[in-house]
Amino acid sequence: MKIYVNQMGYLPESTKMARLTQPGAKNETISTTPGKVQICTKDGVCVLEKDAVCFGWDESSGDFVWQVDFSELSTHGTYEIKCGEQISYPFSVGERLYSNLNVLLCKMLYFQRCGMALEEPYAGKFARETCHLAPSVLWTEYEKCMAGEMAVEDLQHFDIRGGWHDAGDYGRYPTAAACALAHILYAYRFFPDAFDTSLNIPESGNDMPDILNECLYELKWLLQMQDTDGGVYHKQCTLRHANFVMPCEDTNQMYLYPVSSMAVGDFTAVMALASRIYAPYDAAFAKQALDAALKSYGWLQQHPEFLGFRNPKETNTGEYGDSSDRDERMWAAMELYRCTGEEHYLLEARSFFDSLKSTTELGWGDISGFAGWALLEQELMKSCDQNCANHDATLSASEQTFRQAYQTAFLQEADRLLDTISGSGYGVALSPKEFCWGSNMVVLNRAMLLSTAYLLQAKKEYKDGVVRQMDYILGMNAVDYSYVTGVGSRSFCNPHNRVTVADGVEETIPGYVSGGPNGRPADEKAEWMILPGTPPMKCYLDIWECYSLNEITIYWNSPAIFAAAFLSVIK
Ligand code: 9MR
Ligand code: ZN
Repeated sequence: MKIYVNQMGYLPESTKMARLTQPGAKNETISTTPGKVQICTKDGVCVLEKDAVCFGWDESSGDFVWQVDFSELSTHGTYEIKCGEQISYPFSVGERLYSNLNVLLCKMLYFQRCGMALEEPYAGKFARETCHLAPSVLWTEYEKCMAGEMAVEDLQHFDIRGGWHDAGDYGRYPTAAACALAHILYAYRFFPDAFDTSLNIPESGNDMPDILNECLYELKWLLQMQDTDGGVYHKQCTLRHANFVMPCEDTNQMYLYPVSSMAVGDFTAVMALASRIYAPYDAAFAKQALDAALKSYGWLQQHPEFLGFRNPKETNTGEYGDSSDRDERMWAAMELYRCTGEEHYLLEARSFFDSLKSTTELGWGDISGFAGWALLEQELMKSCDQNCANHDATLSASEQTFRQAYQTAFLQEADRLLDTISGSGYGVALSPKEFCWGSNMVVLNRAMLLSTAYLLQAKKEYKDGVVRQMDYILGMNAVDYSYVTGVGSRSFCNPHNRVTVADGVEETIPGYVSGGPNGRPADEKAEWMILPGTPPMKCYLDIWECYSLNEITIYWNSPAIFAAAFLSVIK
């Protein structure tokens, strides 16, 4: 029997769950009952005694599970849970836990910066040299050179620098970038008070909140990925992934891969969003972003057909393929409606909404839910000062009905997720089949969805659902890991991240979220080490080679930023 807790801890007022589990089989009857569970201070003083309630067998983990609700405990302090011989990791009860976590999660973005040296005052022992300053060439021109149709001297060179490395690799991808930016900019929009702490980055102390400083670094790179006709290159990458070297040593040629309509749609939307967010701080940038968005919107209108992206056969860097751009087009139209108030954008977004299968997804592949955030911005900004929400008080009939339809969609999805959570012994919003590559992203995206639902309708179960997802990420899971580096007694520490492997620093950069368990391991080491039949929640290894289990990315941190911001503000 083992006791699982959120290794970071719990907010004083929130519901608090622990779990006792032991491996079992579906139809086995377990005769042992855990007996009394004691919540004790670090000095061994028992402050609360509870009974564990039997959940039964949990399919995702293959474990037999008992749940302990100790929500009454609200006194700040450090505790442990005991049951017989078993003892949990220590955990805190405290007011600022999620605010502190949020700072670490946001600082990760600084550690992903490309094209500038990370200096000691900001990066400490993780200081490193600059990288990826050499010009990029167009993939299409390179292909012509290879075919003898163009002379190498005639290749155009593009000085496109900056932004965040996407992940454990050094590629930079507009669709992934826009997704992470949307999570963070909307987190800032809905919970501005959650971002009041300095991130200790070079820009700190100027007139902008640090999270906006950090996102501006990415946005300025993204602006450069726009072609003169409004098209947006799908990615800026080397042909093959770099070896496990520091970024400054990755000097292979970078290419600008062809335009995709997903990249154009995402670019349009996120630039329009940025123009609203940055307007009070940097009017010139806000205008530049809106102009860029309008230009790319023009491209979308001239190219109504889907323009997908597939990696050329020589290339093994990230693909971010997609089979539809309709969600991206809907988001773009909706953001431009928010910026301009022009009705035709609203009607266009509505027509996509009516024909899309899903409208509430918040991940890079399906970003449809971002359109809902834009549409319902006013409702979702309730938690900030009154003057935050300054949309027109008089809504057109079409906007009113659209807002209602979107609210219903979000709430229905949230209710569905609550059912999934109740069906999970560990309280995670994933069904057994949903443990995919980056399953922690799905968990965290669902935490964002439940946060959204709570803002629309303050039902306690929605907020508890967000807490359950963070509990899972921070240790309440069948492999006994906190999936955030540097947080909790047993956090994962060997991410598939070139910098961490190559930097020669023993400590792992804190604040990274792992991709998490993958029921269909897809890298050589994991395929070899994970035995067939392993329950999906246990298909995880803290081994750096396992990129399909243990990589890090900007858009796995960003939904955690959103959820942590929600929990640090909505108490
Ligand atoms: O996050 C992506 C995941 O959903 C896909 O299943 C996987 C395989 O296509 O790719 C992941 O994205 C990777 C990207 O292609 C390159 N940078 C690292 C990303 C995380 O592993
Ligand atoms: Zn770089």
